[in-house]
Amino acid sequence: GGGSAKVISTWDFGVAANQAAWTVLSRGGSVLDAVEAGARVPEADLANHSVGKGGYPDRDGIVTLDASIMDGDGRCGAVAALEHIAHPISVARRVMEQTPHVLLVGDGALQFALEQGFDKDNLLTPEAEKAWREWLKTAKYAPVINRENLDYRKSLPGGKDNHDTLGLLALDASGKLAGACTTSGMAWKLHGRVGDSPIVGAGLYVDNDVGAATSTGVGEEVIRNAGSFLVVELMRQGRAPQQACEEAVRRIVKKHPDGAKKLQVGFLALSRHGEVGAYAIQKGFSYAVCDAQKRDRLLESRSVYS
Ligand code: SD4
Repeated sequence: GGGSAKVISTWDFGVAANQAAWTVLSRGGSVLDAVEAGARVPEADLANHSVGKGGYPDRDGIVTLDASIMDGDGRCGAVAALEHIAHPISVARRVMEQTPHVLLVGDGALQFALEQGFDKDNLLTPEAEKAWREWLKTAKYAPVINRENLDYRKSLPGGKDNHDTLGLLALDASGKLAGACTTSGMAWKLHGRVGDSPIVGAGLYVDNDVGAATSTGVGEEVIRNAGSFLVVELMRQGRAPQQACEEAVRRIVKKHPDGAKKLQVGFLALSRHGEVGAYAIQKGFSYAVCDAQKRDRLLESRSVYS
């Protein structure tokens, strides 16, 4: 209830995303407007190689974007493998509001976006194209199974690439929740690969009765475990957001005891009372928290491995 408004999101870039969302809330905007505004920040950031324009392409050099948006009443919309549109989160919202559907993919999603008046853009920046050409030299066109592989991350141009999916969850002062999730997916993926981010229940889930959850990391593992839905259901059964995130991460590790040592998945959760949870397989998962007390908190999640 009143006064407990909060915005949380994944990774360092979440700080700026939170502030954009907070601005909307503080002007009396809706929680959906807030999460959309937040997601648009990293989507527009060309220096960010994992969300929106400037994201790394698939193995064919094509940038394809995934995004979803959901509110606590169960309204949701998503796009997957969308090309040429710089703000997939806004297209996802139009899918939710302007169609009887939940998820549009590929050419159909593009066609819908153009009909809705979105501009066609070239999403492959020179910098991202250069990184892709570097990758091609040694990769033999073999998709990277695990972009979260820590050795692989260190080999990326710039030494590390601490930028992944943006997942953002917001609670307004009246107790309404919404979430947004947006990504260019795994760099050098197979053309047509879809991750967890646009899959409702995997990359994002929101329920006003309980809370909200979102995820980052290797999408295949999150989809396999219906990750964000799992976190919310665990909260429904009485777990605090922190315990719910920890249990969901443990499920993933349990399925791949060896593989998990080399992959990253992180969950972020927000209860309807404004309590926050975060947990990851590997260290280094940062998340941002914004509320009336402090707008720019950046915290580090605890993890299975340190
Ligand atoms: C995905 N979770 O597509 C997303 C984002 C990602 O490294 O690329 N994470 O699997």
